Amino acid sequence: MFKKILIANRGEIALRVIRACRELGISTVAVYSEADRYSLAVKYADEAVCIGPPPSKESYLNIPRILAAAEVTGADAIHPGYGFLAENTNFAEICATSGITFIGPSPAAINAMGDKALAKETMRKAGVPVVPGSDGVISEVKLAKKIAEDIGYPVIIKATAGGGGRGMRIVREAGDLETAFRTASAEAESAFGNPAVYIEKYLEEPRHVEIQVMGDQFGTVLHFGERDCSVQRRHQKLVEESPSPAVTTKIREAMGNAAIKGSKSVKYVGAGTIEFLLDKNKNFYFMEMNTRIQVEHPVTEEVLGVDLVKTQIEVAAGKRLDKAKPIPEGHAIECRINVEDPNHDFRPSPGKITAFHFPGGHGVRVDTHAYDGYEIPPYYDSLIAKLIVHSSTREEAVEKMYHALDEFVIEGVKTTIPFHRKLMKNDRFRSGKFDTKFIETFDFKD
Ligand code: MV4
Repeated sequence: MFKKILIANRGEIALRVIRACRELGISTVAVYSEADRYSLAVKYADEAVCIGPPPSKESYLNIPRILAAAEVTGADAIHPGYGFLAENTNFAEICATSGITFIGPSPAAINAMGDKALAKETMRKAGVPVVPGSDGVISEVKLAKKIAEDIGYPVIIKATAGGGGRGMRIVREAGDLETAFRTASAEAESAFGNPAVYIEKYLEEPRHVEIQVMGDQFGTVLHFGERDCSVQRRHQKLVEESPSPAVTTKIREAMGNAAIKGSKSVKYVGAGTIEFLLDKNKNFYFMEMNTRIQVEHPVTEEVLGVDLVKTQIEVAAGKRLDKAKPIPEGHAIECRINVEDPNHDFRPSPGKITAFHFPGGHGVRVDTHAYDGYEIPPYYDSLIAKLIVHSSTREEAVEKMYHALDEFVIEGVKTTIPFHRKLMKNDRFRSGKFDTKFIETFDFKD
């Protein structure tokens, strides 16, 4: 097992990793920017090293400084959390050549899944269902036109370097294809330095359902069921739950097996997520693979009773996965509490927390780095807490969430708590029959 892990992250996930390390008897190193000097990660870790000024580029994305911190403290592994360097092939490679274990999959697996067209090709070859479209990237508008005629409109043009909704164009008729192709490609070039795009059939109103996978160094890959993340706004997830109200035992098994096949084809090690689009006819298609622990991992942990962060550290250290599949129990929901104003287009609302009280009780979990008097820096993302509830049925979980949200007090900044309270009372949400377009039509303003 590792002796010392450096956490190359901040916020709630840094605390989550520190806690897992403590339980495993591993000492911890927090790295922090000047804006995070008074963070709980700095307080809770055994050691802390300042790695630079507030902007991410100069601190949490600064590879030489993070590696220097690992070297001076003698850390033998780095946990990247999510975001920042978690899916950076170059970083994973440099860790390896520096003799430090990167807690995650191989650089080759990160790279293959980071290029979206390559990821799709890799999955298709492994026998995972993919959306009909081009084989890989296309450089000619003429070819794009031909493919669109073949598969039929509407189609969607996606940047291969994109992901998470950036660099996409929906095209509903042939006359709009050329402009969309050129603007998508130009946008991809300026955003990612890579103009390559691919094209596929556009599915109307799909659900976003993802499978949690875990692989060890001996070729075993397990799936830990699905999470439904259809409640999103501008590609930002707001609520996640498990199981999905739309997934039957049969679909779960098929999706889980597809996810395992796809993961094995890239010799996947560690925690990963395969995202699928689930259409109205309950056909599912590979969308993207995330090669990291995700924000929403706790809903899976609550339903299965497993600690995914401890498990990912253990497999990185060479432990074998226990092949006995954990049995899912009940229903879990996570609400992301962001410091944003839902009444003003979810604009960020950083500042000082003047009162902080969080809910508790049976089946209530709060993952947060906030505290009374905490000054939220404006430089990073606005997630301040994750409220997770677990109950025996979805109905009970929704009810528990409503009351837990009611108990949550955060003063001094605007948060998404009022949005979530309205959502828990919404008939469409309560029915479980919603898709990724639902939030666009949901009236949540005061
Ligand atoms: C799609 C799609 C419909 N058809 N692809 C959005 C994020 C990026 N990862 C891919 N996305 C989509 N790809 C096809 N062929 C619809 C979306 C999409 C979406 C997907 C999941 C969750 C929310 C979404 C919101 C808008 C569009």
